Amino acid sequence: MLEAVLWDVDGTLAETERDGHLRAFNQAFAMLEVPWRWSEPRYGELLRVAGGYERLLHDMRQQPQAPAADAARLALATRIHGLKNELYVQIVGNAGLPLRAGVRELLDDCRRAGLRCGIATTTSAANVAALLIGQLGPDWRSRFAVSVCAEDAPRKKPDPQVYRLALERLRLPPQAALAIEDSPAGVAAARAAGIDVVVTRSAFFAGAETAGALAVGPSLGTTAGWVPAARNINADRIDLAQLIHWHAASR
Ligand code: XBP
Ligand code: MG
Repeated sequence: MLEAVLWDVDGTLAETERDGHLRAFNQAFAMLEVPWRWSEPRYGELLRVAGGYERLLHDMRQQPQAPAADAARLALATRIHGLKNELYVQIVGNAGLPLRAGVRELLDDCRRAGLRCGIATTTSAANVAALLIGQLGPDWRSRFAVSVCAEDAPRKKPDPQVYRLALERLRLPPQAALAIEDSPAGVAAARAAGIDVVVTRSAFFAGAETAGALAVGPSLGTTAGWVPAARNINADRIDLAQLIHWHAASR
């Protein structure tokens, strides 16, 4: 029986990669007079590396304009990433970045049904709070029984640490939970923890590999385009009854 829905954050709750982190990284590069910028296609490639700091270091290893010495590179990456996060909080704060379609409604379904929700993300607790205070109000935490972020689970997705910790804190076996994800690394992390996954495709992962997912679709805000097909194609969104159906069908 489904007892908890575990939410990924970036790309799933909101288009935070394209509209938040990428913008903030480029603003940080400019403010620190770093001589390169990231295009959307380049950021799309870099998203294969989970974790903003790790992504930055990965890119710097290939950047001819990055400092050659390891210590200087690490120091610059730390400064850029710190500033990126300050800028990100400014961008998403004050409701600057909307939730994706169907997310709020599905969270409301869960609350009405008394089904617990959790957060399982590779980003920081401060970044999550900035996004969700703006979108769900100051008592946003009351909607989530657990919130597991980068500080709690330093081994980033596809490592299952974040999902295992969420299950542990919920005191649930993996079969009682369902993850909602957008990225291949997120799917791999949830599956490695034994959790079934529904994929809502985000801007950067529109055509990405989703093997192992229970269901894959373009958005929680529509029943069109899902594989397997949504049960009630006349509904205007993926609701909790649909999640329960997919979850039960996988047992
Ligand atoms: C996606 C990530 C994060 C963000 C950037 O997290 O990989 O690293 O890109 O955030 P999610 P940080 O699990 O929510 O999809 O700079 O804080 O790492
Ligand atoms: Mg994600």
